[in-house]
Amino acid sequence: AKDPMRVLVTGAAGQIGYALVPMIARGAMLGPDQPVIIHMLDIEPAAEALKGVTMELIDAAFPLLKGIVATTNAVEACKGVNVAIMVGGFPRKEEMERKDMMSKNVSIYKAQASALEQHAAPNCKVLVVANPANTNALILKEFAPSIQEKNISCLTRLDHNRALGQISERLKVHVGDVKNVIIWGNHSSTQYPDVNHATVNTGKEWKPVRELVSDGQWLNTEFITTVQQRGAAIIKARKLSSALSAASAACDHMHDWILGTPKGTWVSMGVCSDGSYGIQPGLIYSFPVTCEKGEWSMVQGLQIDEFSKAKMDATAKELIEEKALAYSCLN
Ligand code: NAX
Repeated sequence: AKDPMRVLVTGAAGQIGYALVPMIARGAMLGPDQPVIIHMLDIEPAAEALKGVTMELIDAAFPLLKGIVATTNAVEACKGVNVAIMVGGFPRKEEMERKDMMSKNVSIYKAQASALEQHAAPNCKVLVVANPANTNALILKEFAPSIQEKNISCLTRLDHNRALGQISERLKVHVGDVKNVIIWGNHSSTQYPDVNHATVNTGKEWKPVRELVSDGQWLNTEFITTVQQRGAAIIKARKLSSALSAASAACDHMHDWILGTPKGTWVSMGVCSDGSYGIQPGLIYSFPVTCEKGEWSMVQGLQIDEFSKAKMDATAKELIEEKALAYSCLN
């Protein structure tokens, strides 16, 4: 049998945490033959709720779950973890200034960066879910210089899956028969969901989405805004933000990163830019990637038209501004 892997979930007493930990304990993230020890971190006001989650995990009697660490101490939470899913943070409230929100997250991610750097297992893979996800990941990268850059990522897989879902609904095909959409940039409303390289399985062959969706105008307008605004639409309907789809996307992200993407398929991940596609190096930006043996690599050489380039640059510009705002909070 395999040795258990230690998986940290921060913000584990929250909405996404509640959906995510049972998925991890069932093998949806690391595979049906991979035992896990789940580490859960939250803050003092949520300590009771965290106890409740621990009780439910025990009651669910998951065969793969070999242990639980539930704590409000970041150092204890990070000890020996192989995977870290950072869901805890300070989302923006309506009445709140951007700068106040950023400043709270900068201090959280600065502190958790050093706890991870000092206590996580070597080669620990990090996924930041908490918003502003790209910039929280950037702060984590800056304050955990000994964690390799390639091991720090943020979640845009939910946006990627939303884009697959929209194409699947439009063409009335199963979502598994759509692939290779791309989310470029920030996990925010400036993200660019790009279908120019996406294909659909027609049974005989994979055909470009652009050939199958007769209304090209829909792809350039409503499709894009629907994906960009999907989070808001869910809040409107549920009176709560997306949780099960976010948890599921976090599992997909780690699963594919560690176990690999299928041949001919790419996924979107927020990763450190190396300057590809003209994106400022060092930004955490969502790119198309393939994964093999626990390593991602950017898909290179895609043709980018002017429409796409403008949208890719606009979302990069927003990330550059967020980065400046984050840095201004350090002083
Ligand atoms: P909740 O408010 O339900 O849960 C957040 C939890 O984090 C709370 O239990 C809170 O006590 C805890 N927390 C706060 N500060 C902490 C700290 N310093 N250390 C550890 N835990 C801490 O929010 P939820 O709906 O679960 O969403 C979590 C985060 O995911 C939010 O920032 C949200 O904006 C973000 N999202 C990101 C998505 C993505 O695709 N990247 C999509 C879904 C989601 O909106």
